[in-house]
Amino acid sequence: MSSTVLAKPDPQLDSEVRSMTGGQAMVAMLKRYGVDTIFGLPGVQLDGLFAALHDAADDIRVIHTRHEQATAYMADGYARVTGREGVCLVVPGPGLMNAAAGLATAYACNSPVLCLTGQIRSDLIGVGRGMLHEVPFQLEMTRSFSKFAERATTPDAIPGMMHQAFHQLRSGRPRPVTVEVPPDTFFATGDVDLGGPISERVYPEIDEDAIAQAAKALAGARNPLIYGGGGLQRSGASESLLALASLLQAPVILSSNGRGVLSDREDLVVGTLSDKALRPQADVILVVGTRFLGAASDTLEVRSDQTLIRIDIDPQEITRNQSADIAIVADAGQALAALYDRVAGLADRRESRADEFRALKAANRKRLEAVQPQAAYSQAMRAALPDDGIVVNEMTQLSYYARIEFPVYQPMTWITPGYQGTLGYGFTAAMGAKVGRPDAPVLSINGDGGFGFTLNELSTAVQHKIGLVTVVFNDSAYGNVRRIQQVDLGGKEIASDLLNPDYLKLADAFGLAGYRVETPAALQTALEAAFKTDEPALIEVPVGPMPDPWKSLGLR
Ligand SMILES: Cc1ncc(C[n+]2csc(CCOP(=O)(O)OP(=O)(O)O)c2C)c(N)n1
Ligand SMILES: [Mg+2]
Repeated sequence: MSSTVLAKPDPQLDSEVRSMTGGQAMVAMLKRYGVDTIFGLPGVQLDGLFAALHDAADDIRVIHTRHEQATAYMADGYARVTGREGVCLVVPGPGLMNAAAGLATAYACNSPVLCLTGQIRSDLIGVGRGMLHEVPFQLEMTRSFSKFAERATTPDAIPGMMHQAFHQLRSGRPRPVTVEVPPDTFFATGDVDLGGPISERVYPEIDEDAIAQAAKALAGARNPLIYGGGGLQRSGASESLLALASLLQAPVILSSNGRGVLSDREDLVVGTLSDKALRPQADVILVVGTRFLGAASDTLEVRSDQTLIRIDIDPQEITRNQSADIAIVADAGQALAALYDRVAGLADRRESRADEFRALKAANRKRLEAVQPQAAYSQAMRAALPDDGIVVNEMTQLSYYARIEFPVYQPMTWITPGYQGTLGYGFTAAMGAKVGRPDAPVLSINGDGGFGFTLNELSTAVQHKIGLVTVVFNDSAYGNVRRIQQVDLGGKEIASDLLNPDYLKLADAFGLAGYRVETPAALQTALEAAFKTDEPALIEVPVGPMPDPWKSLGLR
């Protein structure tokens, strides 16, 4: 698997000064950075930019939504499956705050989302007159969920700001970036230099001494164990990781965000349930591109007699939860490639442990299959979805279960809201994923609660011909909350029952195919039919209460 390919930028422009509006300057810079899709919702402060986008319609597709939360979720979904930047465009103040949960989710999941937003008139910023959509300290606010935030107030300042924005998006830990431009600046005309070098992907330099030390420890390990996470997804690390794990016959445990980096069909990919059995026996533990936490964000214990090696692109992350004996700040793919080369020079190929890992996985499967009806529905969805299919998860019972069990076969095909646990993320992030990968079937897994956050966007799916398949597991409840109230709070049920629409009528009203299925087998059949059409479809699955998967599996 090769590294993520960034969008092809315009050819290098040394210096090209032209008279143009701020809106045109922004569009020209987006084009230079290869942006061809924007998820946005217009408003008066953005008129100068939308006018320029109108004139650039052949180059940039604008997908407009019914609420700004969808613009950010879609940009995130798009970024996660393509590895390219996802771009959202929202009015300032309420529009930006509507998008904020999506940006916070992208922040949690290291997703390179560029948020373009407006401002009030430049001469009134900070005055507090109460202009339309005015929110004091808007830029400061965005810094809670943006690794970089900047404002341009003249057309000629826009290219520099955009070079910086893309530099941030393409260096270090990828996280959202926000830029804001006032409405008078979008309309103002100025002499703008669109030239200058494009910000390319920047990688930290690899510390070869640390690689050598790590290689020595791994080559001498009796019982090496590897943990991987989301940092592996975009770095094209699959090949080196598999080569290294195979050479050492080291089992690999992938976090939820790391799933798919190696296929679950590989014997060495043993699943999170194997952690308990394998970690105590390990003598050298290699942790790559993951926070290295347990199912309840608990710290995973490493004893002093075990050697911990960590690879992370974020120098803060590398010590946050566990200090490593050997720490390597680097891109996961580059570090693993370097590590493999060194280990290959030191270690002989080891005897296959495939039988041992197959037995371990079979025992895990047995435990998992006892969790019903989640296991049966999960298997039905996997059976209907081709190997390259993309799954976008929500905060719902089936997703909690699937996070542990659902087999994933390819990188960047397994998407979750990460530690932000954002209810309402799934359906629209899945729409963004389908826009980014129109060739792949996209499955959106929702509960009735989460789906209710964004179901107005069914209209967006139909209008923009986004052919994803959306499943809603309907238990007429914020089921997770209700179960906690019933089991842990002595039956104090409050605010957790839901009155839902008739989903078949809803699908009909929005103009898409609707299905209602009551069994795993019927779900599989409906999914297969829906994927064949490549058009948006909504499948309701009425369900009853489900058991807590973590308690059932002894994870919490
Ligand atoms: C934005 C947001 N608000 C509230 C919550 C708290 N929360 C977590 S799960 C849940 C219930 C989800 O209900 P549903 O989507 O129907 O899934 P179910 O548990 O019923 O399968 C709630 C309210 C959250 N995670 N995110
Ligand atoms: Mg529910």
